This record gives sequence, C-alpha cells and structure tokens, in this order.
Amino acid sequence: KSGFLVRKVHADPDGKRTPRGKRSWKTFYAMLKGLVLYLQKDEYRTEQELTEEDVKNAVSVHHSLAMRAADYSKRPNVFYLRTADWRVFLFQAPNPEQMQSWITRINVV
Ligand code: I3P
Repeated sequence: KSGFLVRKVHADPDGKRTPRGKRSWKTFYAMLKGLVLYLQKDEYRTEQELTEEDVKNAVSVHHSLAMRAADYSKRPNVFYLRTADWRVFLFQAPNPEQMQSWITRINVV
C-alpha cells in the first residue's frame, strides 16, 4: 500500500513528548512494505534508491497500533500510530477511505 500522508511527530521513543520545533506537519509519500512504513520526502523511489533520510524516516510497524485520532479535530482524516518503542505519530490521509485503509493495513501486519 502506498500514497501521500502528512505526518506530525507527537512523541519520541519511550513516549517522551516531541519538543517544539520538531512537531510540524510534513508531507511524505508513504509505502507500507512488510513490517516497514517508508516515508519518502519526494516522489516514488525504489528500495534500492532510498536516501539516508528515507531510511531515518522509516518506521517499524511491528507491534504498533494505528487508530483514528478521535480527539484531534484540527485536521480531518487523522490517525495515530503508536510504535513498539512508544513513539507516537499523527498521520493525515487524503480522505476517510484512505485513513481507514491505512489503519486496517497497519494493524493487520
Ligand atoms: C508545531 C507546529 C504544529 C503544531 C504544534 C507546534 O510547531 O506548529 O503544527 O501542531 O503544536 O508545536 P513547530 O513547527 O515549531 O514544531 P498542531 O498543528 O496540531 O497545532 P503542539 O505543540 O500543540 O502539538
């Protein structure tokens, strides 16, 4: 599964609140491959062509949990992703169908 997602980093490892200056929304081209959610800054790239930054932005979805951000009302179609190491991301999908599809796909792996 792939498509554009807008990401906000809410918590760093161990659930520590991400400091101001690092909490802004950023658009990525997201690709879920196996247990890894790749977040690429630009257009489509194959796995062989991943940049250092792409690798840094990749998130392991192993033992992670995705859920609709019912308590976040500033933007529509937003879901939380809580990772195994207790990072928390907010992701905004382009529409409700895409949001639900990402949640389902992430939680199934
Ligand atoms: C953040 C940025 C985010 C905002 C966040 C700010 O500033 O303005 O858009 O989240 O507020 O800290 P910075 O770019 O300096 O990291 P919202 O869009 O959800 O308001 P927050 O600290 O209340 O999460």
